[in-house]
Amino acid sequence: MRIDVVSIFPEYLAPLDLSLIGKARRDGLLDVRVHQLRDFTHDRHQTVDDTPYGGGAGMVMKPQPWAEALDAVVASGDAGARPRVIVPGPGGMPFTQALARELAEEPWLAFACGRYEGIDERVYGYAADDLGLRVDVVSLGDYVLNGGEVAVLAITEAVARLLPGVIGNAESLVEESHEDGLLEYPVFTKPASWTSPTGTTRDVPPVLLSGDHGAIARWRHQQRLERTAARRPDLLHSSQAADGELAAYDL
Ligand code: 6GU
Repeated sequence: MRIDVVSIFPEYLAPLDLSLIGKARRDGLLDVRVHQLRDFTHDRHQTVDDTPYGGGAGMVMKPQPWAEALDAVVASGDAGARPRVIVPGPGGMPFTQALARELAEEPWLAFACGRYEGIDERVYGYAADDLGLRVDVVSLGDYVLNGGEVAVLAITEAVARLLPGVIGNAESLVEESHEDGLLEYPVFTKPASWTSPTGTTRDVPPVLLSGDHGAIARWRHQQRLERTAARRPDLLHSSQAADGELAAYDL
C-alpha cells in the first residue's frame, strides 16, 4: 500500500519510521511519502492560511497550495491511478475498525492534514470534480485536536496492521476489541499470586489455572459481556457476540 501525507508539520509524522509501521516500510509492504504543504506556495512567506470570508474566529487554509499539492501527489502515481483522500477532522465520519478494514483494501491513500479552522471548501470540489478523487472527512472521536497529524498516525497504524504480512501472528488480529463488537477480556501473567509494593496480595482467577478450556472460554466471554456493559453499553446491541445474552444485564 502507498500512503501520501500532506502537512505543514511533516516532522509530526516522524513516528511512521518506528515499530511495526517502520518495519512494514523497510519490508516494502508500505510506501509512505510525507510532503510539506508550504512547498506548494509561491509567495516569499509561504503563506498557507488567511482570514475567513464572512468573519469568525481563526484562519482558513488557502485553496491554491492544497490544489497544487494534490496535483503533485496524483502526478507522482501511475497514469490513471488515483488515491483515496482522507481529510482528518472533528467534523468527519467516525473512524472505526470497519473503516480501517475498508481502507486496508485500498492500494493508495492520501491524507490531507488541515490545521486552523479547516481547508477552503472549494478544495473538496476541485479534488472530486477536477481530479476525480474520492474524498472523505474522518474523525477520531468527539473532541478537538489542533490538526490532522495525530489522526494520521492513528489511522495509519490501525490500517497498516491489517495489511498482509505486517503482523506476524494473524490470529492476534481477530481476537481483539472491536472485531466482533465486544471489548477484550482481562489478561494475567505470572506470578499466579502477586504481592504488590504495599503488601496486598492478588491472585489470578483460579479458572485460568484450571486447564479446563471450555470453562476458560465461558469465563472470558462473560468477562467481555460485563466489561462491555460497564464501559461501552452502546456497543452491546450491535454485537454479534452478545446476541441473546443481554437480558442478564437489563439492556
Ligand atoms: Cl481526525 N482531526 C482533528 N483536528 N481533530 C479531531 C479529529 C481529527 N478527530 C477528533 N478530533
